[in-house]
Amino acid sequence: KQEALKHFKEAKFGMFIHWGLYSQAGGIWKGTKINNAPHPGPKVAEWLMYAFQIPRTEYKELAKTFNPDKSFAQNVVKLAKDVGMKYIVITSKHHDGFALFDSKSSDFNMVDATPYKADIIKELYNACLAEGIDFGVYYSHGNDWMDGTDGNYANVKKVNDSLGIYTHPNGKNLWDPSDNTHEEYLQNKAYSQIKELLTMLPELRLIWFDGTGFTTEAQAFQFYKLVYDINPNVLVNRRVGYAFGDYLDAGDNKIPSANETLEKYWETCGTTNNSWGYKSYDNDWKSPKELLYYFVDILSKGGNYLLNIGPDGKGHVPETSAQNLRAMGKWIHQNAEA
Ligand code: JFZ
Repeated sequence: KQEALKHFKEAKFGMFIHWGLYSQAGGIWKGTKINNAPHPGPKVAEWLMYAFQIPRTEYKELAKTFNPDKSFAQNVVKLAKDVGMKYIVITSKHHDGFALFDSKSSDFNMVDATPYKADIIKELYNACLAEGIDFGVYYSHGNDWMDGTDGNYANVKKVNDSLGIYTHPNGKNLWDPSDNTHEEYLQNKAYSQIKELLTMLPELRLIWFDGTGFTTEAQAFQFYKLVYDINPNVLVNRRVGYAFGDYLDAGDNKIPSANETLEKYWETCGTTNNSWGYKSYDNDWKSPKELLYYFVDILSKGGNYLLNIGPDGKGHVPETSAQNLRAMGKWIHQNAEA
């Protein structure tokens, strides 16, 4: 792990990719912008299903039209190279439960459920290796709106209710819950999909877990151990839960103060507008100068910067964000090459 951590720290700058079925909607559902959605919660485009409380069967329909351009992997890797990014982390499964890879554990995946019919995670992995870019995947282990909805929510809520304490639903699907339990979801989908990814991608560098929700300490450890036992070189981020991650993160779009950060392994992930997933009407792009300010601030304190893009349903990166990143990259290539 120590070697892998050193390698990670030296990489310094990576590309985060939030991409999935929701990317087609671009933050708008049946004419309503997600910012005006009826349900409280994050107004980011990848939370579409949650914000509009879309029933599971209806949401699944989005797979039937998900047919991105074949050039997605090539284009994205080229952009990362142009910008000076050394690693890529892509959403292999976000909270909506859709897997962008060839999964045997759930047919709600890119190969079985979409007209694209091919494993786009594998395509991106191959494109990255060909260009010397490190490859990592984001995986929402705690939250899955398609499966094992209950989490420990019911139990936690029962205890809290008896004490008169409010229990925040924490991003759980309570509008159209699946009938399996969280434990069944873990056994039949989450643990097995992590195994699939590790087996399918021998050169995988990193799994970026997210959506802890009510993940217990034992479950978080189980995820950590699963990864370690199959490939001890794969790094795991803090959000796997409790203290099991290999490195810290500073919270989304947050940069820690200079005190004592230099020696540690940590990463700040950030957006280029106000959403991770593609939001068609959000043109509030951070300028190249602003992005460079964060870049320098983070790197000077010894951290990594994982900067996000949100391609649309066809896999195209919004033009302004690509331009801003390339402008940033131009400065980096001139001034900050290692
Ligand atoms: C999560 C996701 O819900 C979101 O969709 C996106 O993928 C983002 C990168 O991660 O949201 C979070 C999780 C943790 C924090 C903030 C947003 N945090 O610790 O500050």
